[in-house]
Amino acid sequence: MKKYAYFLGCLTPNRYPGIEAATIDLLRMFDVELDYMKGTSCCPAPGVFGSFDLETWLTIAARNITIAEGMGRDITLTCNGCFATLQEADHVLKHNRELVKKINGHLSKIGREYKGTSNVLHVIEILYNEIGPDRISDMVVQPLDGVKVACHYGCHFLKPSSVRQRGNSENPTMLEELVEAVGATPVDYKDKKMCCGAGGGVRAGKIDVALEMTRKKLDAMIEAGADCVTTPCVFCHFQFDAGQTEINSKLGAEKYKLPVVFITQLIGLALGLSPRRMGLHRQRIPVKPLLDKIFH
Ligand code: 9S8
Ligand code: 9S8
Ligand code: COM
Repeated sequence: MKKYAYFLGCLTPNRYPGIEAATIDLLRMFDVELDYMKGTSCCPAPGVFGSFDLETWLTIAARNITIAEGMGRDITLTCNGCFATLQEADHVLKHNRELVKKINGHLSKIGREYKGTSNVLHVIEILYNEIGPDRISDMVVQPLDGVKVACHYGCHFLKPSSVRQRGNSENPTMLEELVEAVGATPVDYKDKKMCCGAGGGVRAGKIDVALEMTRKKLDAMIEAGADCVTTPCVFCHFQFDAGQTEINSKLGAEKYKLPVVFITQLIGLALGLSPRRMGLHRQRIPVKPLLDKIFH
């Protein structure tokens, strides 16, 4: 059984514990075990901390990585922001010995040292590269036939390949292939790679701008006939789910009601995991229309 250290970040356990449950249960079906990391902090968020002070951002990220190093495990996560921070910090440190000395100088004050022995993988990299669409396909008990899915990668997944150093990180197709593996149909839509609106402190600082971007993306997805949106980022998930209720209350009408399903929840539905256990009844925008379409 392969084991990873699960870096939860701030949003998954606090806003969407159902995503945490879905991810743990789904990977366990493929003999991949996720262990919790004790004593982690915020990753810290790349578009927020990273934009203000790179050295502080790097030191805190390195501290979080040392926790997985102590467990002797690679890291996985369910948020693009956490992925951007931990993967990029690890990449930067693995290519700059001087910087490692500086950061380890800070970490030595709390008795820690970054060694560079843990890799950072997004959970969809485990699903796509380690497990693979074929094995996932073989486990389907409830094919998502006829379900049209708008895939949203999110900005922090789309990094230059010089930083990510694997796959087609500027123009990935793994979400679409995973969606197809469970019998659903990915739909193409306008500005697919555009931001959901939330990241980089925009949601916190300028909610109207954030919601306007969210609305544009939703309009394009709905226009393409999507039954739901799926994402590998809990922050994007939150923005689409909470954002639709916020847009509706501004409009004074229930105009937007596109179900939002995290990629591990979507695959989980096809592999027989319970919608309740995956927290789908707790989402702000009801997922029931999608469930009715799947379990008719
Ligand atoms: S931790 Fe703190 S705010 Fe957050 S969820 Fe993802 S990015 Fe990292
Ligand atoms: S949240 Fe997740 S990755 Fe980001 S910055 Fe723009 S898009 Fe939504
Ligand atoms: C978004 C993370 S996933 S951040 O807000 O850009 O830091």
